[in-house]
Amino acid sequence: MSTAGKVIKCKAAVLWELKKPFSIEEVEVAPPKAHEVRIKLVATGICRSDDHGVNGSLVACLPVILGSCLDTVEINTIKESVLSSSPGDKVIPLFVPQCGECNVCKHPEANLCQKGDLKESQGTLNDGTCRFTCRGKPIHHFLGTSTFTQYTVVNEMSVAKIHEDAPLEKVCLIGCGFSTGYGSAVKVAKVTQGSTCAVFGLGGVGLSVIMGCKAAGAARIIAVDINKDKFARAKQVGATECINPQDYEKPIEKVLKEVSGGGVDFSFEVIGRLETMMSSLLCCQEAYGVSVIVGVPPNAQTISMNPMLLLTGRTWKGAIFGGFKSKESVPKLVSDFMAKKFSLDQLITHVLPFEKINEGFDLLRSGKSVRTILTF
Ligand code: COD
Repeated sequence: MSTAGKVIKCKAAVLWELKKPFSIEEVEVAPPKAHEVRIKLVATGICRSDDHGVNGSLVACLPVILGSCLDTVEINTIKESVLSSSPGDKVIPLFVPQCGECNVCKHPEANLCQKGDLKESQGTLNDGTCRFTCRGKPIHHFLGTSTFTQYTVVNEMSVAKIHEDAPLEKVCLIGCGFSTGYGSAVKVAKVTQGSTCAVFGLGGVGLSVIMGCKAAGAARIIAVDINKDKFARAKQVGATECINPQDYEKPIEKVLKEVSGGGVDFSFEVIGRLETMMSSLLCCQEAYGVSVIVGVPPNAQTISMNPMLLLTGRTWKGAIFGGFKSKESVPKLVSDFMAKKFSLDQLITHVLPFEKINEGFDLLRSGKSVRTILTF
């Protein structure tokens, strides 16, 4: 029976209060309005951005259905025939949209579409309203995606159609963490053949940075983490050496300068801490090093720095979603995955049924998981 134009009742993980567990609830999902699609989730991943959501540093609108990343869905209902997708298509929701019309979308190198909900989160779709209700209350959206639910509604600029044979429980990682890390190396830093790279933080995104550095032909990839249990996996994806800062008396930037003969060519902060952002900047070569910030510090913290660190010639940059223009790049990355240009297996440590979402977050916070995939 067609669900077009009708409210769908389904299960969703609702966050009623910050820093509290999710509650599995029955929610009503309204039909999509013009230029929106309602999609049925098949698999979604848990990542640190969602944890920032739980802690209130990425979203302040409650109650909310989180889920920004790593989402794979099949379109269930389409309202507008102008869309290039149709029922049954496989798609990935995009937490950074690509409207194609704003100044950023028209710029050849930029990707932070001005129609996104990332900078000043409203917790709604673009018309300022929500499609979810629960117990008679409107429930907010998260970054225009909200995937911790059996059904969601997104704007057409926030969804990309992907290869029809793509394995959803794997390529969901291309919707966020993988692309964020991989793109930070190949697109933002533009890592060069034979170069030396340092990667701070060996979670799912840091491992994806390593994969990008390797794909770009780096000769040395130095992986840095305070948890030595992360080293084996880092080596499997391409790290050539691993360093634990706690094994040294001197600051990690000095250690890295020494082992790289004066500073690395490219460095990446993939933790979200101000101290490691500064170490990452300081460890890159002062005249030509490029340092990329990938992590977001909690609670809008700020950093102060000596301008001389940049006047000598370093470049300090950052990007969301690996600098990729989302709607056009995600299908290409999925095709690259299908062509075996990279593997996602090392990033997936756990698969849980959607109802066990709180267990999935515990695994993330304890550092025991790289990525947990929730299946519906
Ligand atoms: N020195 C070295 N390593 C450290 C330190 C330290 N002082 N502190 C923590 N670490 C290590 C941890 O042991 C851990 O291995 C790693 O850093 C962090 O891993 P995760 O699993 O917490 O993180 P990821 O890889 O899932 O995500 C990292 C981000 C930096 C992307 C994330 O935290 C973040 O800031 N997300 C919001 C920004 C964003 O773009 N999100 C989209 C992509 S998910």
